[in-house]
Amino acid sequence: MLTLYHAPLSRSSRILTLLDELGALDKVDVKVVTIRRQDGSGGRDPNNPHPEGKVPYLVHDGVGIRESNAIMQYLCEMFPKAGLAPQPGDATRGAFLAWMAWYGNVMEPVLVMNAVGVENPLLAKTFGGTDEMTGQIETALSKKPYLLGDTFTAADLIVVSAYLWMPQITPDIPVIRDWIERCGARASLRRTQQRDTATMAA
Ligand SMILES: N[C@@H](CCC(=O)N[C@@H](CS)C(=O)NCC(=O)O)C(=O)O
Repeated sequence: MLTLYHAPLSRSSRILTLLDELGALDKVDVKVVTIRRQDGSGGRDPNNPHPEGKVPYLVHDGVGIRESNAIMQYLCEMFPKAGLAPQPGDATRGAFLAWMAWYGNVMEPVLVMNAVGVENPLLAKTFGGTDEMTGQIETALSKKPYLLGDTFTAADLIVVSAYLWMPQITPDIPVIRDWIERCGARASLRRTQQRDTATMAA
């Protein structure tokens, strides 16, 4: 049995979008929980088993999985037919795994440091800055419409989520702007937005 602990309009929303893309929304029990929000509202939910009280959190037959990129990879392996990720044996799988890890290991730290205005030579050396970050994305998209090639994958979904969440950070780079528009137009994203808005209003 699969259970997803979700808070509307948060990092777990992209897991709902992925489940929609995978055609697997009906295979997962989605439990809505509260979280501490950036604006000081909300609070840790005693019903959320995530060890840090965060979302997303996926539980499969009693085993908990945290971190969005790990959860997405896991679900893509459980529901491979939708083609949202290259599977083991496919030569492009390495590139897929690299983008998923890069999102968590590089992109999120760079975005958070940028958002709070932290400048530090060691951090800059370790993670690079926003120019290097966007440079990586631009290079990939200058050759193809999506990060891995001709088709949308979970790597696009997680990397683009930062720009969809914070449109103000969108760089003035045509290939990146076009890709954000392409990814953002997906019906799955619109449905997640509608679901989350309805949940918030309930
Ligand atoms: N690296 C984690 C971050 C998870 C995270 O920080 N989620 C936020 C929601 S956007 C949260 O649950 N915040 C509540 C808290 O920190 O207590 C992931 O990508 O899954």
